[in-house]
Amino acid sequence: MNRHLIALAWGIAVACTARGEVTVSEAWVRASLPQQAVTGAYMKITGDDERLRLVGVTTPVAGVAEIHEMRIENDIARMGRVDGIAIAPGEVLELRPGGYHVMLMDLHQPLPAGSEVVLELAFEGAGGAIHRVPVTATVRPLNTRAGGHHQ
Ligand SMILES: [Cu+2]
Repeated sequence: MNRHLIALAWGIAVACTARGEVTVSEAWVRASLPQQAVTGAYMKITGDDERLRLVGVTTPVAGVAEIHEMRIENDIARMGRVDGIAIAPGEVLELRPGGYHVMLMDLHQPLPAGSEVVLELAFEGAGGAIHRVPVTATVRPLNTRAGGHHQ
């Protein structure tokens, strides 16, 4: 398997793909309350593989993790699942409240602020190879940055 994990600390993960490198930083998850089944995960991703795409996410804390986009239709913000997000070389893909995000559903437990969540990101690179990058996300308080959804 073509994966080399170089660093994993403070929410930063760097991994090599066949044609370059991918870096994930500032990974965080919005806290959830007891009985709450859904929350969001956010981060910044850069890479220099010209074919790089984020294609999947898994985590032990949720039964389902999906990549979602937000879009405006008839003045109403809607979100929906996407198969993947392309990341152009040198571009910063920011997953954020109100934009692309990772939806964590079927949470197995409440996620209190200050705790940590491990996410494993799947990237497709040149030649279609899949590279899995584990990243540790910090759980931030529920009211972090307005403008999101599921609050
Ligand atoms: Cu969503």
